[in-house]
Amino acid sequence: MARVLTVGAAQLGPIQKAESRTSVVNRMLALVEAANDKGCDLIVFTELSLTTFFPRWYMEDQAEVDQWFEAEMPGPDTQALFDTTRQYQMAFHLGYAELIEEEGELHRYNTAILVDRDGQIAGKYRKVHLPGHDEFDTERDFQHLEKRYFEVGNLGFPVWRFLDGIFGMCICNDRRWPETYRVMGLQGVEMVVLGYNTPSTNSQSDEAPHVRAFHNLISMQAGAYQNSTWVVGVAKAGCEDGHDLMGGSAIIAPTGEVVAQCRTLDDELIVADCDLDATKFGKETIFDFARHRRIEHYGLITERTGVELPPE
Ligand code: CDV
Repeated sequence: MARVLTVGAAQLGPIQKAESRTSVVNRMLALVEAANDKGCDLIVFTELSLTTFFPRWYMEDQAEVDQWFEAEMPGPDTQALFDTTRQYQMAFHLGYAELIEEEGELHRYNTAILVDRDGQIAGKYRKVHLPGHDEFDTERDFQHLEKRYFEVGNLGFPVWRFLDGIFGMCICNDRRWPETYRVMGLQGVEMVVLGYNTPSTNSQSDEAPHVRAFHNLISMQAGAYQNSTWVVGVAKAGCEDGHDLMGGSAIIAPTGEVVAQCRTLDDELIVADCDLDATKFGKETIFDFARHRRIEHYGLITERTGVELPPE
């Protein structure tokens, strides 16, 4: 049987600091309605999708920090998202800041979930590659304090059997690392879904915005091609309280080709029919890992070059 999923990538425009979660969820519900009109099986939202990208703000008061986190999922503000998507039998992917008590201690993660057509959480991922710094940095044009507010994710890069396919998740900075895709690729991943909040400019250099947009796409396209998997990358875009975020949300085929891409820096839905069986060709030919990977030789090459490895 054909395994074609109609997938919506639901880019969000800017969320100002003052915007309430209710207002953001209403915007997301409008995108769910649009996705339902287009027959979507799955809608993919972005990283930290319920609030402004708060790690750009330096905070010392833990109570102030915690107002950006969700202690429940679904919670009072997000229940409507679960109810509406279930009514449409549409699965979804959502990124949020997770506050959780485990073994008697509070933990904070940059988290994403997969929710099935019946509104059940089927998978959870916690961001591993946290960018930025943990103290106020006077050298930067603006702050990026993910290392201050989140712990490194402790769930690895698992994959899930979901919607007739094999799904994986990662979050924003993770998408730049080949290991992210490879670990999931080795488990046979067929679709990687991810969200990102990426500033249009570099806070530490004059890197051009078009180069940054290029790095966004090249990372996801390479990950898709080299692991023969679909990649759905969804931005939060536009100007949040004076801070510009890039857009460019894209649905990328296992060939590495972009099949749909957002044009605006606003709330925008793009849709593509994604054939999960299209992952087979690459997995059975040039990227047939069982036949062609040469793990033993990767070790030999490292030894022979005599290059000192960087510390862990
Ligand atoms: N939210 C992110 O992880 N952003 C990073 C920025 C800081 C470079 C990214 O990789 O897009």
